[in-house]
Amino acid sequence: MDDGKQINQLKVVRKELTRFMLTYKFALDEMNTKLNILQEEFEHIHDYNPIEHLKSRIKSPESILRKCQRKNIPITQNYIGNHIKDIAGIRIVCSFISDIYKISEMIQGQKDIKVIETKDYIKHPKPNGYKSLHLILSIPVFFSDRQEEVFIEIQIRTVAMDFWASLEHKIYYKYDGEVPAHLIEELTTSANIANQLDEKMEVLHAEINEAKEDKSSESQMDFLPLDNKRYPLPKQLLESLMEKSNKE
Ligand code: 0O2
Repeated sequence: MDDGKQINQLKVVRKELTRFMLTYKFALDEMNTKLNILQEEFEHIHDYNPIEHLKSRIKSPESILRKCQRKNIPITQNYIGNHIKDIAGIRIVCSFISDIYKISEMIQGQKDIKVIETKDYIKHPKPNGYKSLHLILSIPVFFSDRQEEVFIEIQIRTVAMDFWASLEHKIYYKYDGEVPAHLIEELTTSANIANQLDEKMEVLHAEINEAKEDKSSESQMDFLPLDNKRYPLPKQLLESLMEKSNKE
């Protein structure tokens, strides 16, 4: 093949690869917008945000190829797109276990989201102690000339689960999967400690919530959240709103 043809072929491959990866970027953009809306709504309306932080990433081409080899998946765009469902991924970190399920329900309740698979590694932890709730979703991405359903993996976990998983991931890669027995043992013990902490925090959280409910909701009613600022509501307006809602 002459140089001109080769260059043209490379251009086509590069364009195809860019289009393929962009699809996942757009899906992540959409999902992040949905999650930002939930976060802002929680902050302003409910005065409590169950999402501590979130991080999104697109799997690197090297990592996609490694996974294809590990799972014996032929390296063609079609196969990869249909079989590697975590090319686009979002990790949501919460304070409490109950928040994980609340967020999962809210996401699953959105009409344009299809739930393809749920893996509950909290109720059924992996043998090494790994815990997290995984959702494989598909969301529509609208292009100028077509619509595509794109897979996204959402991992939802607590701060303690995340702390453990990050360290375990580093150790696993440092030893290239051959982790020494004493470290595996230490990791299993740490997973149990992290789990105990989560359970303890959940109990405290429930107790604090009960105490909060006993207090009047006045302080939540007298602010108007706009532009990320909290504007005090004029007393007169507040009274007329309350009168109206009492009538209804
Ligand atoms: P990375 O680098 O985080 O992307 P399956 O399709 O069900 O046969 P798969 O796709 O491995 O197998 O699914 P699974 O088990 O739900 O794991 C998907 C992701 O969850 C992993 O992605 C990790 O991010 C995380 N994960 C799963 N198990 C563990 C674990 O034991 N320890 C840690 N730290 N993370 C885990 P990748 O592609 O493996 O890696």
